Amino acid sequence: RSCLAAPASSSRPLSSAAGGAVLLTGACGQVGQELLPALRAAYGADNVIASDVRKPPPGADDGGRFLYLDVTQAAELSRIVTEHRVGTIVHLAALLSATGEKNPQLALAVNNMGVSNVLEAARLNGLRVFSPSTIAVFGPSSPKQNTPDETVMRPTTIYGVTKVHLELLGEYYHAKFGVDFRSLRYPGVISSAAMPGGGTTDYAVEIYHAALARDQYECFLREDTELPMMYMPDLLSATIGLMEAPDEALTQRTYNIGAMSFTPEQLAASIRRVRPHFAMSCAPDFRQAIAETWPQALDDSAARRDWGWQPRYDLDAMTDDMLRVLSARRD
Ligand code: AKB
Repeated sequence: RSCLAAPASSSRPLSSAAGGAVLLTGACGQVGQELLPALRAAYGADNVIASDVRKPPPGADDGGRFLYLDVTQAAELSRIVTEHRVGTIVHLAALLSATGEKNPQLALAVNNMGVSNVLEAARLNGLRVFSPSTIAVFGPSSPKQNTPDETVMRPTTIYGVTKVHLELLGEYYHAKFGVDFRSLRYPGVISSAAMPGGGTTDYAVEIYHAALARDQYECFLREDTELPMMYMPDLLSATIGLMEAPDEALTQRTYNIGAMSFTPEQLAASIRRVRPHFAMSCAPDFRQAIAETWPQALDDSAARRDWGWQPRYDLDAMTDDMLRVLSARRD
């Protein structure tokens, strides 16, 4: 398991700076399962409260503080904030792109009500909020290469629509009420600890498991579909990096972050360096149309300039690490 130490510059932990505990929503998801130990390492295990609408899977249960929380229920959220002296909410709970297209009404409820409840709780209680956005905020009319932080944003998925809402609402609460809202546009996330749940970029995790299990994989995207991606250790360091950045360094509330871009064919070739017999076929499904509306690479120069964002993993370094960690787990 990757576990992030507190950044060296963190002389003033976020939790104590905000005067309270850190509440993590969506703790059982792909990012939540790895962000939780990273937050506990950075801010103290007792200072971080995990929450979700399901209990942690056995491998991810560290026995620490864990609460039931449905983020669509504003009163439940307020009760937890009050009773547990919460100072910061790290709000991950959301439906992703593929699941969202299967149930747009649920995506609207969870994603939109979730973030507006979180921001209202933040306004009333003086909380800080980190909540991720996504490359899915861009759409077919956005530039595909070197996509800037600010450009045309007319997404065609319900997930993208709800994340544009998240960004704009967070920025509104910041400007109008002084809520310390921060957000990153996450690309596709590759991780070894947990499987992703319902995204268009999920193939990039499934492929490693399939390579080790049977040396073959049928991809649900076409082999030449290029998308921005990031390995989990980089995603964790970006998240804590932005959370810890001094407010005066920030020139915006929502930042693009980038690490690498690749196609399924390039990912298969990277795996083949280590497993020469690995074979991939492609049977594109409805997720192909979603992927085609997203950018291929983002301009993240503002994140690099303002708070020192710097990814460590490229495609081959990530492949080597994924295969090493997953094979060790299979032994
Ligand atoms: C998805 O594929 O829906 C997510 C994302 C890019 O935000 N991984």
